[in-house]
Amino acid sequence: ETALYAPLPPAGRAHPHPLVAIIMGSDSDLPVMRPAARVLDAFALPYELTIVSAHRTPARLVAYARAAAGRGLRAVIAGAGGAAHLPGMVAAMTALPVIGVPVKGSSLDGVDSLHSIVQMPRGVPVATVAINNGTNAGLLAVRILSAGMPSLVDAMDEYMKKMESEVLAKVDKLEE
Ligand code: RP5
Repeated sequence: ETALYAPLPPAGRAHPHPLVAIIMGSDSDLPVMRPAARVLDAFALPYELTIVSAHRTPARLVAYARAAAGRGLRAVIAGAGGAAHLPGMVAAMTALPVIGVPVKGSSLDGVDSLHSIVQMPRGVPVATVAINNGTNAGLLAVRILSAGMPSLVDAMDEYMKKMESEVLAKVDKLEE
């Protein structure tokens, strides 16, 4: 998977001027969320990565979400499992685009997380990616930010071409 990305230096998980926030309900979500950070590293997009729990640190959640836009952040990737209220609560308190990552817990196969995140009421959207798909959350953040950064459109084009040629190489190998 990482072979698809250009080898750029990491933008860093605690960049001084992050454009993207990667937040998660618990450090146990890290294996699912780390791929989002890897994507942002590959596209050289500065981000910060931290834990914000809707249930265990509600005051931190409110402060973080309310301050996000003013701090210069342009998108939030929020991952959580179980009763996964984090992405929706963030979306309720910021005008920034919020991408939700349903994290598969030890029971219910992650369907509980998926339903908690995807079923937002009208007026408060969360762009929900597939269960455990931190990679797509990162890629979606790149696409959202590319609206104001044409160089990111070119970089995404390059990523897609590379992905295509890797699949076509597999097709050739199979047909050999
Ligand atoms: C959620 O509860 C977290 O997002 C995590 O996916 C889940 C379990 O958390 P831990 O008990 O592993 O800290 O808040």
